[in-house]
Amino acid sequence: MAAYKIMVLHGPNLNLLGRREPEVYGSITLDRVNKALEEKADELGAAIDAFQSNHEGELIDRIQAASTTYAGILINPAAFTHYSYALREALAAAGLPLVEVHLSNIFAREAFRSHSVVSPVAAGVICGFGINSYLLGLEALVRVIAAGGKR
Ligand code: CA2
Repeated sequence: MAAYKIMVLHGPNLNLLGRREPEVYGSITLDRVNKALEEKADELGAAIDAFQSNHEGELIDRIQAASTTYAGILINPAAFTHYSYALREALAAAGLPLVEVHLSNIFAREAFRSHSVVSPVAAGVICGFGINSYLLGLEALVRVIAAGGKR
């Protein structure tokens, strides 16, 4: 049995992955990202449940329900990264080890993407490596959990 159950959350529009703007976000679909995460989790002795939503409240409901079942959260908050205090507060309240990931290098794009309201409540952030941001983020999260929630 997997040592750790991890909740993977994908924010708004990430359901379009691989179908629109491949020059920015690559050609891999969200289903394939989740498959790759499942395989990586298995290697790491963990298991994931993945959920995508275009709705802030739905993501918050999942986060609020997570603390009883999950050892940590891996999240790509997508555009909510830059302005959702509600999402940040839910993540802080959950009190679970948290890693934030982004496919693109948010610091090399429009100025508004350089600021994350989520990062201050995360153990760390990985961005700019496409699907590998998720895989590296998962590995980092498992290490944080194994270290007792500390970095
Ligand atoms: O680089 C990332 O992973 C982002 O979180 C992606 C967000 C963006 O708002 C963040 O600044 C950085 C956008 C996700 C939308 O994904 C799409 C995928 C395909 C086509 C259109 C949007």
